[in-house]
Amino acid sequence: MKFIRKKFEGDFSALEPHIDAKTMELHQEKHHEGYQNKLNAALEGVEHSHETIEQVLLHVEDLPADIQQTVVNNGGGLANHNLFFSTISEVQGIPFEGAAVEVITSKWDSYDDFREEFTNAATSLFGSGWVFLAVDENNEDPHIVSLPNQESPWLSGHKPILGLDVWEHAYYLNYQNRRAEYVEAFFNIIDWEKVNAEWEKIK
Ligand code: MN3
Repeated sequence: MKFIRKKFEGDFSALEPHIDAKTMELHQEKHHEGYQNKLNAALEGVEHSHETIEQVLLHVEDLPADIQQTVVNNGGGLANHNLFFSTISEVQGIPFEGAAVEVITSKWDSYDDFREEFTNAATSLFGSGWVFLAVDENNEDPHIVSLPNQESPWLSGHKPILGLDVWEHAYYLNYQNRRAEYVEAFFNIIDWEKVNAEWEKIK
């Protein structure tokens, strides 16, 4: 079987001015597609019984040793971007409420506290990588995790429900070196109904 990426549901221009159309196009049609295609090429002819990319990552050590790093890089890239493009939308003012939000507020005193910790993680991450909100394998202990390159929380059994891409390809055309502004913009396009849906899917 081939793994197919989950695309952003709107037009490339839908997220302007927060994310510009050219960045969305390149990000989804070049980078995201590239991870998908390289993952599928690496897995061609390899026997496994996993139906989701998340399960492949969770059990990556069961794969042949010579393709594991390629699967970490490109399977992680596929899963991370699937999550990123699934939890943002152009609909403004989606309330911070629902099942996933209850998980978040079980850990952080307020939305602002959560946002501050997430923002600090994203602005202080050195080089290319991601910041996630994840829970542990028992769906407990919500926490923020920073990972380098295209590593996925699933590699260590943690389940992400929100993820921010802080590779320069995600923001450089519009924000150049101003990563903090990009992180601030991200909070304007998080679709909490979709984050709630991610939580329903993993719990
Ligand atoms: Mn990216």
